[in-house]
Amino acid sequence: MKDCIFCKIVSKEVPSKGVYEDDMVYAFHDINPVAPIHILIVPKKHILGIQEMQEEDEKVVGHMLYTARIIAEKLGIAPDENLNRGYRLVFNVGKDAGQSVFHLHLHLIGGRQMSWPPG
Ligand code: IU
Repeated sequence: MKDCIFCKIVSKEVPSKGVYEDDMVYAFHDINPVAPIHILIVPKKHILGIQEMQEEDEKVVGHMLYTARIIAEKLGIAPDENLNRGYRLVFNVGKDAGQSVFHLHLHLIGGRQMSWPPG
């Protein structure tokens, strides 16, 4: 989509530090990380956000979640057999939730102790 920053990152028109790519998704390091590991997993298809997700998008959204698991393992933040370590997966949906880029993305955040509730 014209003028969409994440479409430009997906097409490599705008550079990013990629960690994973396949035919459905592209994942890269967040430019302004909130933790030692902060990856964004983005569908190649332009979807505005979960608020505009269609039934036909179930496969790509499920694939984003599976991709997060694979990347977390690759980066060494996946829970071990005692369920220690771990990471957080976040979709910000709409402005009140903190969404600032209106191309669907899943935050994979880890490498430090998280707190709850989120701010
Ligand atoms: P949000 O859920 O829409 O707030 O997340 C957008 C994220 O995209 C945020 O963490 C930004 O730091 C990040 N980001 C980026 O990595 N590269 C960019 O060019 C832009 C935003 I614009």
